[in-house]
Amino acid sequence: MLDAFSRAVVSADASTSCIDSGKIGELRGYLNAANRRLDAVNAIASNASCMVSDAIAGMICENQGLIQAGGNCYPNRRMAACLRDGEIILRYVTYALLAGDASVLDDRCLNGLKETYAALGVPATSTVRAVQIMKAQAAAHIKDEPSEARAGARLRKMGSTVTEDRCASLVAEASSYFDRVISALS
Ligand SMILES: CCC1=C(C)/C(=C/C2=NC(=C\c3[nH]c(/C=C4\NC(=O)[C@H](C)[C@H]4CC)c(C)c3CCC(=O)O)/C(CCC(=O)O)=C2C)NC1=O
Repeated sequence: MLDAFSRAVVSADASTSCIDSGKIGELRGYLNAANRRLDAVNAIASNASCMVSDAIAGMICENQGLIQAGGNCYPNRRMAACLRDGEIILRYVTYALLAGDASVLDDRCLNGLKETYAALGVPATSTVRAVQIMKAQAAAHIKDEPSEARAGARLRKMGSTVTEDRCASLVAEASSYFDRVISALS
């Protein structure tokens, strides 16, 4: 498992070179935005169970065959496994966002997941749909702009004071980890 710093070391060592000034600049950016990064991780982690249940409910709402006999969220044992998998995926996305590197997500969550799902008959397209919903939720929570229309009574704001760009680069980075999950399953 690598983070932004160990990744810089491993890449430099692979080409027997020193850490160049461009890399140092990137790491300085990581440090400068460290508090925002922690807020972004917290925005996802502290809303995780609501995000997962909403994403799985949305996925099922759009495809109700999943909870009928023969569907992969039927019976409750499979429904529970699906909710658990949503939580696992979201948890590894938060680890990657904290580390500023995707390797923890790749190595410990995504490696072999497509094959496992194929063997168990877990439909990848439905999983991808749930991940897409979590991606949209995560962006809303990092920006601290959850929509009233979608959240209703569950609307919860973190009280972010970042107004100029709504943490756009962290939203983009988190989105890239969700995209990684989607491409690993597709
Ligand atoms: C730490 C990394 C890690 C991951 C990622 C992981 C995933 C994982 N999900 C599994 C099962 C499962 N995963 C699902 C998930 C779903 N079914 C659907 O219809 C939806 C599309 C989807 C939820 C979004 C289901 C239903 C099962 C049980 C399948 C079965 O036993 O028939 C299994 C088989 C063993 C088990 O049931 O626990 C694994 C290994 N386990 C891990 O240790």
